[in-house]
Amino acid sequence: MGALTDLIYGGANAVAGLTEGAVDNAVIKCGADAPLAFPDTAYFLPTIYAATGVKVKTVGDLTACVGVLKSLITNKDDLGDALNAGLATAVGAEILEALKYLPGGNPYENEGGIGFVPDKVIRSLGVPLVTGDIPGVAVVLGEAADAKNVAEIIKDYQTKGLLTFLIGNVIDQAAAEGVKMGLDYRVVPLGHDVTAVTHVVTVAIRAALIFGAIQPGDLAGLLAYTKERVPAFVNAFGALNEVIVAAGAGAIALGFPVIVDSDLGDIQVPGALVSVTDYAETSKTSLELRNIKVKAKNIDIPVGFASAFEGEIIKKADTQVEFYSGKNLTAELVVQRDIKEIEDGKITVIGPDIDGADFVELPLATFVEVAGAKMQADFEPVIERKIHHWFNYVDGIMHTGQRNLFRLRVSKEAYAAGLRLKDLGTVIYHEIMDEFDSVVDRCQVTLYTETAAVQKILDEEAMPRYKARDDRLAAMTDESVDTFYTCTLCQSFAPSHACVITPERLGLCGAVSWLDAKATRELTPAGPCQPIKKEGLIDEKKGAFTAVNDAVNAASHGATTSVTLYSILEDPMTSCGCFECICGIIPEAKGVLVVNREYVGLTPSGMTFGELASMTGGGVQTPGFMGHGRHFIASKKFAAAEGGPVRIVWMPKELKDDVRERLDKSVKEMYGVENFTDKIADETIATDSETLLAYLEKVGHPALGLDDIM
Ligand code: SF4
Ligand code: NI
Ligand code: CU1
Repeated sequence: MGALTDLIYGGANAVAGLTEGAVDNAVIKCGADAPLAFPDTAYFLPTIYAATGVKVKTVGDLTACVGVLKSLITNKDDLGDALNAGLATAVGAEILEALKYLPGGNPYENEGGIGFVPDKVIRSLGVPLVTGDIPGVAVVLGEAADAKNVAEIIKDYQTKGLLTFLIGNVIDQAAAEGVKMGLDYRVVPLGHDVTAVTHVVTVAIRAALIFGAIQPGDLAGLLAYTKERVPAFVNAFGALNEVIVAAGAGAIALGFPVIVDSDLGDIQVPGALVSVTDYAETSKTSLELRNIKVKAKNIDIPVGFASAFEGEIIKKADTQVEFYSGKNLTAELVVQRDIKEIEDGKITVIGPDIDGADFVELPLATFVEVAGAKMQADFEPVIERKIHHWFNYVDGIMHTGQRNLFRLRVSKEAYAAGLRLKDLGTVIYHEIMDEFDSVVDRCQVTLYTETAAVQKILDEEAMPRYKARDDRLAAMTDESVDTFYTCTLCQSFAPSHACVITPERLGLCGAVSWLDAKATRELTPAGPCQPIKKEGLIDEKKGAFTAVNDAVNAASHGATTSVTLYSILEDPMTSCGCFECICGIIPEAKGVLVVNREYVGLTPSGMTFGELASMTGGGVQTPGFMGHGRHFIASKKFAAAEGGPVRIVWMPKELKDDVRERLDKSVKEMYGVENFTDKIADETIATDSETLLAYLEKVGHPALGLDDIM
C-alpha cells in the first residue's frame, strides 16, 4: 500500500504548493478584491462550493480555500486519507484553472478548445444521458506511446455514443489521427495541463447540484451521487507521474475507476485502479468496470452510424447531394397500413440515385409504411419525428426540419465511401425494428426522387395526414382525455423528480409530449411513463387532482406529495434540471418572465438563466420558479391559476419570435388581445425592473390590469 499512498501524497503536496504560490501571486498582481469566476456558471468554483458551501467570488477568497486544501492532505498511510488528498488535488486543480480566467490569463478557450463547460451544456446533456443516448462519460488523458492506439479507443467510444473528454497530448494525437472533435462530436478537448481534469470534475459535481438536489457542503452526499449516478471513468495513457496519480485518486474518490496502460503490478486497487496493457481490451474493460451497457448498433451501411455524429455540420462545399425543400419538393411520412399490405424489409428507390460527379440537388419523399397488431395512428408522428435523429446519426449526413420542410445533406466523404439512397432506407428500417419492435411487426421504406412522384405522395398521403394530425393535436385538451402520464426518466439523475404530462403540458425537457408518453407506455409497459386516471378533482383552475397527487407521491418516493398542473405559486411541478425554459415571477410587474437555456444575458430579475435555474431543480418545489418546455408557453394552461399566459411580461427576443404565432392565438382566444407578443418586453427593451415597468405601462400590457400575482 505504501507505494501508492506515497505517490498520491507526493502529487497532492506538489499541487498544493503550486496552488498556494499561484494564489499568493494573484493576490499581489490583481489584488484580493479582484473578481474571480468561471464563465457561465451559477456555481462559483463548483468543487469548492459543492464540497464546502464556500462561494468563491474574489481572488482573496482563495486564501482560506488553500488552507482547507492543505488540511485535507494528512500524509497518513491510509487509502481513505490518500483519496482525500486526491480531492485536495482536484480543488488545487480547480483553483489553478480558475486563475487562468483572470485578466491576462490564458484559458484553453483561447486555443480553440472547450475548457470550462458552461452550466447550460450540462443541462442539455440531461436527456441524452437518461435515455442512454449517451451511455457514459470517458476521460482520456496523458500521451500514448502510439497515437494510433489512443485514437482507436476514442473512435470506439464515439461510435458507442459516449461523451469523451480529452486532457493532455492525447488531444494532438487524436487530431493527428483524424478524430472528429468538438461538443457536437462528443469528443471534447479540455486542455493540455493535467489540471484541466477539473473541467470534467466540475461537470460531475454540478450534475449533483443541478439534478441531484445535493446541498452545498454535503460532501458525503456529493460523493455518493457521483459514484452512483455519474457513469464516468478515466483512461490514463503514458508514464504516470505523482501529479497524475494524485488527480487519479481524486477521480477514484468521486467513484470513477482509473484504467492505466502501464503495468502497476500490486499497486492496483481492484475495481478502482486497474492496469490494462492490451489496447484492444481498454474500452471493454473500462465500460465493464463502470457497468456501462451499450446497445450495439450494427447497421450494414458503408459509413459509421452513432448518436455521437448527431451534431455534425456539413458545409455546402463538402456536400455531394442536397435534398432541400427550398429548392425541391420534400416529404417525410410514416403511415400505418394493414399488415397484408406490407412486405417486411422491402426498401425501394424510385427515381435517380444520388450518383453524379458534382453537387446534385433532388426532390425526396421518404415514405415509410408500418403495420403491427399494437400499432396506433397516434404513434405515426412519434416514429416519424425520429427520422431526423436517425439520419443525423449517420456519419456524413446532416438533417434539419421535418414533414414537407427539411434539408438533408450527404457529404462528399460519405458518398465516396459508397453511401447511396438505399442506405437511408436501411437505416430507417433497422432503427424502427430496433426501437419500435413492440408495436411495429412489419415495415417497408420507399424513397422517391422524382418531382411528380413526390408531388403525388404530398397530395395524396402526406399533406392530408399532417393536417389531420395537427387538427387532432389542436383539438386535444386536458379536458378531452381521461388519462395523464407520469415521466420518471430523469430519475437516474434527479431521483425524486417526476413530470406529469398532459395534452396541454409537455415534459419540461421539451422532448416528451402526451402522445410520446402514451407511445412510451405502449412500448415499455413497465417503463418511465405510467398512466394516471384523471380522477379526484380538487381544484379545476389550479389543476389539482387527488390521482395526480397520488401518482407523484408514489413516483417521487414520497418526496413530493402534492402538485398542481397549472400553478406557478402553489405546489408547482418539480424540476429535474434539464428544462428548456424557466419562469419566475416579477411581483412589481404583476407578471412572470420566461427565459430559455440558450439566452446568456441578464433578465429583469437581476439574474441570468443559469442563476434562475439554480433556484430550482433536483425534484424540489420552489414556488415562484418553475422549469418547463418551450411549447408550454403558448398553452392556455400556462400559469392558468395565476391568470394564464397573459401574465408573461418578459422573454428573450429569440424565444418571443419562436412562440409568437401560437401565443398570440391563445391570448386572443382567451382575452381578445391582439398581437400580445408585441406587448412582452425583451432584452432589446429592458433588462432591469424599472425600464421593464415603464415599457409595460407604455404599451398597456394587460397584466398591469390584473390583481397582484402574489
Ligand atoms: Fe425528464 Fe420530464 Fe423529460 Fe421525462 S418528461 S425526460 S422526466 S424532463
Ligand atoms: Ni434533436
Ligand atoms: Cu430532466
